Amino acid sequence: MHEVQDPVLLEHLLRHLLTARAVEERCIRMVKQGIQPKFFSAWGNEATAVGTAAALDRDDVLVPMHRSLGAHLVRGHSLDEIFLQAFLKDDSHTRGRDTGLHLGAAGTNIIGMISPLGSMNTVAAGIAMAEQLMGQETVVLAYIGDGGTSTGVFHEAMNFIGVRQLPVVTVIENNQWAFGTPNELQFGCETLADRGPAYGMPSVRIDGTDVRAVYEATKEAVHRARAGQGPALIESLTMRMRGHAEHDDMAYVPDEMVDEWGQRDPVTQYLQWLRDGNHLPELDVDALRASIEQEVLEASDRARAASDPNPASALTGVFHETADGKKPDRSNSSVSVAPTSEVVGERAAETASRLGEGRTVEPIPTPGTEVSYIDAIRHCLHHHLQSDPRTVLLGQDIGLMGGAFRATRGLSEQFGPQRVVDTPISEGAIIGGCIGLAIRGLRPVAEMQFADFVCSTFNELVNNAGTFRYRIGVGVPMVVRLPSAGGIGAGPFHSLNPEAWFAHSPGLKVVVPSTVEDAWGLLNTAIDDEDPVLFLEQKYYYRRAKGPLPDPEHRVPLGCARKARAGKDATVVTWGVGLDRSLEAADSLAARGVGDVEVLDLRSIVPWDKEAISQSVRQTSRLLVVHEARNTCGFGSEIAAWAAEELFEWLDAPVRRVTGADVPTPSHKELEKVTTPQTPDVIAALEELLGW
Ligand SMILES: Cc1ncc(C[n+]2csc(CCOP(=O)(O)OP(=O)(O)O)c2C)c(N)n1
Repeated sequence: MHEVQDPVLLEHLLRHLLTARAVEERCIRMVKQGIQPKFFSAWGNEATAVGTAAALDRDDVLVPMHRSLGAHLVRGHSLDEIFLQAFLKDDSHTRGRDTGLHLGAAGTNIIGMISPLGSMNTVAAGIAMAEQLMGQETVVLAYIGDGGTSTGVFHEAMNFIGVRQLPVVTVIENNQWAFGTPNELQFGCETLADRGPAYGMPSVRIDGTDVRAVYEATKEAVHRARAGQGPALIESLTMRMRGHAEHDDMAYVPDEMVDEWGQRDPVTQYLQWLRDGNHLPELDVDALRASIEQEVLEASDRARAASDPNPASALTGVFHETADGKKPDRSNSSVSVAPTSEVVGERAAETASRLGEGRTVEPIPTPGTEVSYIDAIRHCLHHHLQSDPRTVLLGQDIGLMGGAFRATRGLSEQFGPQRVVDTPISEGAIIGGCIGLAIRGLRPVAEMQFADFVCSTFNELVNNAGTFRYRIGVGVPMVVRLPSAGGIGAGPFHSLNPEAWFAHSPGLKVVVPSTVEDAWGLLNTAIDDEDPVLFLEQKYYYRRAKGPLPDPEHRVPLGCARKARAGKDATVVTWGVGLDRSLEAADSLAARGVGDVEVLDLRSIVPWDKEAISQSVRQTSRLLVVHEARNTCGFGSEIAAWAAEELFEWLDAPVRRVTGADVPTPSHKELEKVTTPQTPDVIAALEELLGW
C-alpha cells in the first residue's frame, strides 16, 4: 500500500514528471532539426529520476548520471541551466567544455558527472566521508546504469561504501540495455539487487516506472542512511525506450519489449493513477502541461540565443593559476549550495578536536634534527594533520601498520582512524574517495602502496581529478604519494617511474623530491596547492638520503629547479635516482679535470622550470637529460624537443638523453643495472658531449 498521498508531494512529482517529459520531447525534436548537437534520452526513466531525487532533503548531495534529467529538475536545476548546457553555451556549467547532460555547477550539491562509468560512485563515497568528517547528516544519492555495474570501479565503490557503512544510497537504473547489450550478457546474478548484501548493505528491486514506489523505497533508504544505519542499494527496473542516444535506431531491441514497456510509461501510468483515485481534484493537468511546455520552449529559445564561449577560453583554466573565475549563470537555479570553505574549516576543526580527545600527539622533532627522507615525509604529514583539521590520509595499511614503508607510522594512533584511513585494496576507491573529499573542501593525501599500482586507478586521476577544474571550475586539491622508481632490485611491478604518463595528462601536477629538504618542502607546498599533485617519492632515497629537518614553514614552489651542482661546461637536467648518478658523474669528471658540469635537479615535472634550464644552457652550450624512466616518450623527450625549438642557437652539441631502457624493470640487480642509467653511462654521455 503506497503511503504517498500528500497532495503537495503528488503535485510536486507530477510537475517534474511532466517537465522531464517536455524537455525530452523538445530535445528530441531539436536534435532531429539539427539544432541541438546530441541528446541521451531518458524516456522511460522519468519516474526513477524524479522519485529518487524527490526523497532527498535540501542539503543532500546528488551524484547524477546521464539519464538523470528528472533528478536535476527536482533538485533545482532550472530549464535555462539545462538548455544552456545542452547547447554548450558560455553561461552553461561547463562553458562548452563538456557535453549536454554533464550538469553540475561549482559549489553546489549536484556533482557534474564524467563519462567513464562507475567512476562517480567512488566520488560519492568520498563526499559521504567528507560529510561525516564534518559531523553532518548529509545523504549522498548516486546513480549507475545496469551496464555500469559491471565496471571494476563500481564494485570498488560499493565495497568501500559497505566497509565504511557510508550514508550513500545507490540507485541502479536498470533500463535493461547498456548501449547494445542486454541484461543477460551483462551480469550473471538473477537481479542486480542480489549484490547488495554482498556489498554489505540492504537492497531492494523496485518497479522503476512507478514514481510512488520509487519515492517510497528511496525515502526509506535515505532515512536509514541519515539515521546512521548505513548505505543501501536500489535496483530500479525500467526500460530504455529510445536509442542509447538519438543517433541510435535501437534496431537490436525486440519490438515486443518496446511495446510491453510502452504500456507501462511512467508519466501515463502516474496520470492514470491520479485520475482513477481523483487524487488532485483541483488540478487542471492539461493546463499544467501546456504551461510547462511553454516554459520549456521559451527556455530552449533563450538558451539557443545565448552567447557561445569565446574560443580562446578553451586554453584557460586547467590549473588554478590560469582560471579566469568566470561563473555560470545560475540566476534561476534553486540548487542548494555546498558549505563555504570557512564553514568546512570550522566543521573540520570541531571533528578533529573531538577525534583527538584522549589521544596524545607526539611532538615533531625540532627543525635541524637529522632525519631520513622517509621520516621527513612522515613528519610533514604529521604537521598537516596537526595544523590543518581538513587533512585526511587514505591508503592501504597506512593506519594500524603505518604503511608499507612506515611513512604514516603512529599517525593513526595520534589523529584517529577517521583521519588516517585504512582502505580496502582499492586504488579506485582511494583516488575517487579523495576526489569526493577534496571537492567538499577537505585536503586528502593518498598513498599508493607502490607507484605501479596507480595503473589501477588511471581513470580517476586522468579523466576525473585532472579534468574537474577545466570542466566545471571545481578545484581538486589532493596529493597522491607514489613510492616510485627502482635502483633497489624491486622488479617489474615495484619500480615504476610514471611521471611522463601524468605530465601528458592535463590538470595534474607532478613533483619528484630527491632530498630531505625537498621531500618536506614539496610535500608542504603540494598539500596546500589548489590542484591535484602527484608526489613521486623515491624509494631509493627513503633511508639513503639524510639531512636536517626543515622548518615547518619551509616550502618549495612548484616549477622551480634546484642547482645541485654549479658548473660551466655542460648542463645535466635530472631528477629522482638520476640525480645521484649525475652528481657522481660530474664529480668524477671534475676529479679527472675533464669538465665542470652543472647539475639541475628539476624536481617539478609539471610545471617545469624552463627558465632555469635556459639560463644554464646559455652558459654551458651543452645539455644532457638523465632520468630513470624509460626512453620512448619519457619526459626527457619533451625537454629535448623544447631545447631544439628554443635553445638551438645556444647549443654547441646535440641534446643527449641517458634514460632507462624500453623494457620492464627486471628484478635481478645486475639486470636492473643494465636497464637503468648508471654513473658510467652518464660519464660516457658527458664525455661525448664535452668532445663537441
Ligand atoms: C567505463 C566506460 N566504458 C564504456 C563507456 C561507453 N558507454 C557510454 S554509455 C554506455 C552504456 C551504459 O549502459 P548503462 O550503464 O546500462 O546505462 P544506460 O546508458 O543504459 O542508461 C557505454 C558502454 C563508458 N562511458 N564508460
